Amino acid sequence: MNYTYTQRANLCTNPTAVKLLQLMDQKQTNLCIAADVISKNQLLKIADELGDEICILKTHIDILEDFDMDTVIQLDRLSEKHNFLLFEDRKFADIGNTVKHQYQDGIYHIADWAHITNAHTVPGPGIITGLKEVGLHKGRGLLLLAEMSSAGTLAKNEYTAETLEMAKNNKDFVIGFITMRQLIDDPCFINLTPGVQLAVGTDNLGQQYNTPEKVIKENNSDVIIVGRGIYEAQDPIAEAKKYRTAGWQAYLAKLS
Ligand code: 5BU
Repeated sequence: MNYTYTQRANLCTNPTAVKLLQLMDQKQTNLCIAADVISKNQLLKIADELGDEICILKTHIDILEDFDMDTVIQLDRLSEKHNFLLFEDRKFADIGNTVKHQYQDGIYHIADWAHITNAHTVPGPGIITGLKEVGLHKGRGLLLLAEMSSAGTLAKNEYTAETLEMAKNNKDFVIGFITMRQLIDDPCFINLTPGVQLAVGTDNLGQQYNTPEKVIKENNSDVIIVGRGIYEAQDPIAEAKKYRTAGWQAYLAKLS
C-alpha cells in the first residue's frame, strides 16, 4: 500500500523525518536541489530563488571557495523563510570516533546547521554510533548510502543488504537511504535518489540519469535530487518548477 507522506509522518519518531514528510505534502514538492556551486553568493541565491520549489537544499559545503560561518547562518534563515531542510552531502566514511569530530568540529560544524547528513556503511555500524552521539539529541537525521547513481558502483548486493540491516538497527537516527529505488517497505525510511534529469542519459564521468517518473513512480523512491539539470539551465526557476511538477505528478499517480 502507498501511504501519503503525511500518513508516513504520523508513523515516524525522528523529528527530522517527521518534518520532512509533513513539509513535502504541505508544499507539494518532493524536489531536492543539489546546489553544487562554489561561491557563497551563488549558493544563497539558489536557496532564496528556488526555496519555494523544494523540500530539501543539498549542499557540498566543502566546495565553497569563500565559506564562512555567516554562510550557514544565512542558509538556516532561508530554510526557515522558505520551509525547506538542509542536507549536507558529506558522505562520512571513517571510524566512529573520527566521524564524530568531522560532524561537529572543524571549520564547518555540520551538526549545528544540517538537518540531514549521510554516510557510507563501509566502516561498519560504528560510523552510525559515532554520528548518532553527536546528532541524535539535536534531532538530526542520517541517510545511509545503500546504492549510488554512478556506473560501476560497488554499493550493491550484499553491501546494500547489510546497509539495510544497519538502518533497521538504528531507526531512531537513520531516516532513510540514498538509493535508486525503494529497498524496504517501511514507511519511516525515506528514499532519496540522485541522478535525475528530464531525459535519461549520462555525463562523461559516470553519472547516470533517470527521469522523475521512473524514479518516483516505477522505482517507488520518495525524493528526486537534481543538480545540473536545474542550476545549469538558462532559467533555473522555470526548470525547477518543471522538475517539481514532474516529481509531484509521479507521486500523485503512484497514490491513485
Ligand atoms: P547532478 O548535477 O544532478 O548530476 O548532481 C547530483 C548530485 O547528487 C551531486 O551533488 C552528487 O554529489 C550527488 N550524488 C550523486 O550524484 N550520486 C550518488 O550516488 C550520491 C550523491 Br550518494
